[in-house]
Amino acid sequence: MNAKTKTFTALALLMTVIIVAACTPKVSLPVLREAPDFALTNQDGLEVRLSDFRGKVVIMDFIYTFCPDVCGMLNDKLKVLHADLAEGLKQDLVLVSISFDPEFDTPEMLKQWAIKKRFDVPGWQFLTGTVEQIRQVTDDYGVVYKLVEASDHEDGSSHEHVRGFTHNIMVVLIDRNGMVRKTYGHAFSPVSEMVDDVTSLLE
Ligand SMILES: [Cu+2]
Repeated sequence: MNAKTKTFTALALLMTVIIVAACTPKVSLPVLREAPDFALTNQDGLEVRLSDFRGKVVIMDFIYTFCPDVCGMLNDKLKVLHADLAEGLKQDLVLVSISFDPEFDTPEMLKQWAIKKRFDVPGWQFLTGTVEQIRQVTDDYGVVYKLVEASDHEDGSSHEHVRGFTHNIMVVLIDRNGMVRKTYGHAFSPVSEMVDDVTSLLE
C-alpha cells in the first residue's frame, strides 16, 4: 500500500467506527422480569392499573408525603428526567409515585402534596390503596419501609407532628411491554443516567 492508500484506508476505517458508534444506542438494558401488575387508586380517586400503561414506558418510585427529604428529592428528580427528555419522547413516558403510607396518604393528601411540591408533569399518577394492597405491591417490588415510632428516637424525644419511616429507595423502569428493565436503589444516581436509559426504551 502506498501512503495515499494507507491514509484512505485509515480514514475509511475511522468513518466506519464513527458511524457504528453513532448508530449504537448508548445503553442496552436487559429484560429483568415481568413487572407485577396492581390496581390502586390515584390522586383523583380513580382506579389505575400498571397494565393501563402498556405501550408506554413507566418510571415508578415509592414515597410517602410526610418524608422530610428523600422522597421529595426523588420526585424532583423524576420531574427533571421528564424535562430533560427529547421533546418527541415525553408523551410516551408515564411517571408513577406509589405511597407506602396509605393510612396517611389518602388520594386527597397525595393531590395536595403534588400541588404544593409542583410535581406537575402531565399524567403523573400518585397512587395509594388499602394497607393490604400496598403491602402486596411493595413486597412485589422489594420496597422496605418501617414506621418509626416516637419512642424509637434515639434521644428519647417525642415528635408527635412527625410521621417518619425508615425506607429504602426503589425506582423501577418498566418498558412498553410491561417488563422491568432496571431499578435504581439510591437517591443520588445521576438524572442523566435515567435520561439515557429511558431514551433507549423510547426510541
Ligand atoms: Cu422518604
